[in-house]
Amino acid sequence: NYGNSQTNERKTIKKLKRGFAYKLFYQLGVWTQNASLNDYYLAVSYTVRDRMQQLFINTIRAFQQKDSKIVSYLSAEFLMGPHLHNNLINLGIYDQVAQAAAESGLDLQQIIDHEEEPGLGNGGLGRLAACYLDSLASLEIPAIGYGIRYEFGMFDQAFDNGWQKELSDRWLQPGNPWEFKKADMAVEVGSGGYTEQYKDDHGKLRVRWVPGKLVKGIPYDTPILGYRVNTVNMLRLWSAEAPKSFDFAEFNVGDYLGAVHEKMLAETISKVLYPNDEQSHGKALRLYQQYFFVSCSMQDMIRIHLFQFENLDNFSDKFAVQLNDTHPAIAVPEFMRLLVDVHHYDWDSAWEIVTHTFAYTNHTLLPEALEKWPVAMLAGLLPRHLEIIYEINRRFLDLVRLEYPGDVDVVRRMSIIDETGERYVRMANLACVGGHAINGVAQLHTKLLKEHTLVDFHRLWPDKLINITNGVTPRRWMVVSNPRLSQLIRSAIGEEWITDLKKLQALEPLAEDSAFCEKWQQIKFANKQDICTMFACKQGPNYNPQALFDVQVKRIHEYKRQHLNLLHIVTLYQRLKNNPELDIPPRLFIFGGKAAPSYFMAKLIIKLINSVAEVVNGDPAVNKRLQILFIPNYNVQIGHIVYPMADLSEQISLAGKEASGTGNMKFAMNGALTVGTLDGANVEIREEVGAENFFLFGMNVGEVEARRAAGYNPQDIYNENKELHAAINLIATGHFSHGDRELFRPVIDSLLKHDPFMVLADYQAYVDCQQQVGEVFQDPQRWTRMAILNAARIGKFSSDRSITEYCRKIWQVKPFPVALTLQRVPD
Ligand code: 26Q
Repeated sequence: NYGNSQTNERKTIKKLKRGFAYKLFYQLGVWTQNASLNDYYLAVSYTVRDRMQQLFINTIRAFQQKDSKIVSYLSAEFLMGPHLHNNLINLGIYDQVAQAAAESGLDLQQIIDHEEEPGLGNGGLGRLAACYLDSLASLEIPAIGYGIRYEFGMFDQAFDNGWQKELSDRWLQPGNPWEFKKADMAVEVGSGGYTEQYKDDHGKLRVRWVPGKLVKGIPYDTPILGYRVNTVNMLRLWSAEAPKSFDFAEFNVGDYLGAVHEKMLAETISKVLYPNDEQSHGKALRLYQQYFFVSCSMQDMIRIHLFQFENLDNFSDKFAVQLNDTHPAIAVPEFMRLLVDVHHYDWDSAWEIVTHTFAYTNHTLLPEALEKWPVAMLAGLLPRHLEIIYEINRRFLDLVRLEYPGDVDVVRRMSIIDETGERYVRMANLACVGGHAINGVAQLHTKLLKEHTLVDFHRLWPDKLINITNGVTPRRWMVVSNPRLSQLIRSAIGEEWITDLKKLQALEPLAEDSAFCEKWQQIKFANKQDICTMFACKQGPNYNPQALFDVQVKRIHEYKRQHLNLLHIVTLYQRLKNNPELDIPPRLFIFGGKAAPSYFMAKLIIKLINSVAEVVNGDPAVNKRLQILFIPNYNVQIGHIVYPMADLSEQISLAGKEASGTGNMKFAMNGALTVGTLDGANVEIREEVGAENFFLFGMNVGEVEARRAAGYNPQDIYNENKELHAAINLIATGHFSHGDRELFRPVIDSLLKHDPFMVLADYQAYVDCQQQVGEVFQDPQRWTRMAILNAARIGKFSSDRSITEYCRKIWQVKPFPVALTLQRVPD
């Protein structure tokens, strides 16, 4: 009934327009004429948010039904990215809101671009948590994401003369229309103090913790929409505040400023996200951040549970709690404390509940990234938890001794306490012992966990360690970020792929369809043009959208080998200088990524890339065919622009170092080809898309091990490989640093003396492989065919598949569709 749906459409648009005007006037207190862009952004967002409320409230009601099991995803990071656009897509009202905005004299795209993204994560791990929340809601699984409401998220990156500068991320400043503060749901969290024994009313001896200080955790809830379903899950982030009682105590003795100071200290807890990934520096504040959000979350779940049941006996039937890495692993002793000390369970029953509740995801093989906390620090901050950890360990090591009589070495290795020097609590061991499942994030990663990092645990409990390969959400990473491609796919094969990504397979035959291929090429070209207009080249001619867009975006790390990419660039530069007739396609090398502020080498690599960019882009002899763009402040928003325009995805970590990678999946989904090593999920991507559609190079894990065992000497390679020798010398002699030979010496020295990530060993294979890449790119038909096949065969890497596996293998939860029983506000 076309006429009718058209009048409905008009009604919706009219209501939306009224909504904008109403929010502007009553909520923001401004008049249309003097409203700022931010006012309009807020007005539109509040209007959209209203349309989520009925679903949200009905979902919360469903949580309270006895037969619904809830997944709690505990994570110190949630890298959500902007909400507005995603919510419009998931609600299915993008077009109406765009129309309503236009009729109100607004540009929806401009409003969407205005949103300050919540960057409450470093990179892969935090973004994975966000993709998983999207899939949980879209699959209608009741779920709560629990984390920290950092006042300052990931720092903003700027470049100052090529060096990274960190600027504070004041994301809450413009106002956050997506969150609800729930002041009445606050909980208290202790620290310090001491433990004591006492006799309870029945004369039973018990232990209690008498904290020296208390802080309040205030929850802020953000609704998480599923894609076109009624389920709206919740991201519950905790903010720290000083409890009233405690400044009054100070006030009464007259120390007003002391009280204010204490208040400030309490609020420091949720002030800032630690900007280092893959490296723990053992800071007490970081440990306390972890404990703070974990304690708030466990107390919250217990409250929800006791609202429905009279005791906690069946807690693990109501909640499945996933630990996103070891950052929330202190949940294990905290839940034991709550059960034993507060709810008076005996140890064995409590342990039964705890181990049936938790499961742990490992995200790293790098030894320096395995979290450990000094025993002395725990003793001061969390004395009761340390006692509980000792008791967990005592019982666990008894079991180990029983299993391996006389083997003192295995006891030393598996102990939760590291006693080799200063004593530490090993959080990975705690998480392995305290849950019923451990998972790696890609097949290769899980295999290496079984064979190395967690070999002892795997031997003791052969069924506990499983693999669940990471995935990403096609809603955000295709529908939201690449509207052109999504529209083409829709018109070719319909929409089912959006919630069932394997359906992209239907694109395979179209790889032979010249009309479809041409449209595909036009879209890639248009996406590339967009970025050329957004970023003008500072030193040379504007970026050329015909060029091969060769992209590496990810955190800057030596193991990810941005400097291998750079050595290839310098090699091409030399080749072009020596042979101006050289037949290679023009390339634009694009980089993006932040370095941890304390990671000297990573920051120097940024400076090196920017320095090479300055010389190459400014050299008319090469800059028609070679250009470099380092996009500052890589974040989710920039990701939306970058994945759709890439021709080539750089996934070049040393084999065995990248747990999974998730950018690799986002690129392939958007029709980029991968140049990569057999590392992380690259292995599985190559398996899926076909070896003939993937540019593989470099050593595999076995070859890396053998090479190291044989005594790896990077100096030999440097001496023998002429082109590599020349490339390194060009950097060392100051060609890119105005003659300064000292500036980049630490990078050069590291490569020549130790080369811990075997950049030189993989150099020639990489350069040769890139030669092939260039040749294939010169055959656009062939390239496009390969790109289409990559997208068509990428279905496995939807986070919907990952989440379905978590539900079946770990959480034992099923979809719980939400019925809209609660109506809107009565008239
Ligand atoms: C730990 C202690 C103290 C301070 C910071 C940290 C910390 C913070 C963040 C340690 C690690 C991280 C982040 C790790 C991370 O992002 N790992 C990546 O996880 C992705 C999702 O599974 C994988 O795809 C990547 O391979 C992995 O590197």
